[in-house]
Amino acid sequence: MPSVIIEKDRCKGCELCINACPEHVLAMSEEINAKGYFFPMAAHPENCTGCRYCLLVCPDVAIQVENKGKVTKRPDALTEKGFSYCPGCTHGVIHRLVAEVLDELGVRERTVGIAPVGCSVLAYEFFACDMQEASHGRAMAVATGIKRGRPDLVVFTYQGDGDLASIGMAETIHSANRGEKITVIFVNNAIYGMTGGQMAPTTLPGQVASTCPTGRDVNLAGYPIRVVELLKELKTPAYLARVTVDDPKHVLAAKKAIRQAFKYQLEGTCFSLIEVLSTCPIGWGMQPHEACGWLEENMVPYYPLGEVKVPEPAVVKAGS
Ligand SMILES: Cc1ncc(C[n+]2csc(CCOP(=O)(O)OP(=O)(O)O)c2C)c(N)n1
Repeated sequence: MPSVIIEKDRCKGCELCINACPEHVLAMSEEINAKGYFFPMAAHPENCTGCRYCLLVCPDVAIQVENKGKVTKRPDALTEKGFSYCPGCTHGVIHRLVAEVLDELGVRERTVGIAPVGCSVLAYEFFACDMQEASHGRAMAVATGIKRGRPDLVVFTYQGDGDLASIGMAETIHSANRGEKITVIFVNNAIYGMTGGQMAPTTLPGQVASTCPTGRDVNLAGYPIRVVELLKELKTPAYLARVTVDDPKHVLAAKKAIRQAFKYQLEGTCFSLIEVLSTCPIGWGMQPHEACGWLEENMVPYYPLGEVKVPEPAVVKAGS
């Protein structure tokens, strides 16, 4: 019978696993863990089908699943260190997906990640590959230097929307326009998370943020920037897609896009950027599951999901 294994001291009690489980296997325990959080337990283990939905949405990689004698495992490309993100923040899900892709492609030992400034500033502590810190907005410039100096390496940046679409917008447009063979993981949570929830270039019209307490006024601040659609207009070939991680099916689609982005880099095809719509429950002032619902209802209509640009077959052939 399949079973859920919960590493309770990694848990921050966000309850996303409980919401994701279609069979109501999990419930919160009445104990608290070493971090001071209530954590889930298998209240109805007999209902578990081994679907892994709980594992897919867990932002702290606190869940593994055993099924038919096989147990899922923490990706090798993640260190053992617990993430520093707030409970329910989906940065952790995105970290896990990137790490799984590096493992599956067998490139961890020749990968360099560029950590940004923002909530994921400590990404160098979480990824078990070589990492370089960049100053705010400069991740793609740093990645360009590393990739041009060592084209044999796999180079990715991991950046928030303030980092990539505000202070770093020049680096973003020019790296894409030069067709740097790097992979960009762009985490769009519609806010400046780390500094206290200020309006970002991606904050939605009417969305409340700490610097627009009555909601974003497009007459003053303009409309939110759709980064992948903007980059699509460049003539230079690229792979551009937008995904999200607010539910298990979207998490699987996000991983597929991230893997494709790294494959294009490995084949020398083109610049690749995956925009991941992400939640910021604390910055948005919501419970984690409410934040997922808010993302689905408000962000997805403005930021449609899917592949926005794929390289032409001739470009793919030339690369490989
Ligand atoms: C040159 C510079 N300007 C401003 C800051 C302050 N700062 C630190 S993080 C941040 C916003 C980060 O937001 P985002 O990139 O959206 O990432 P998140 O924290 O939401 O993941 C800002 C403005 C800084 N560290 N350096």
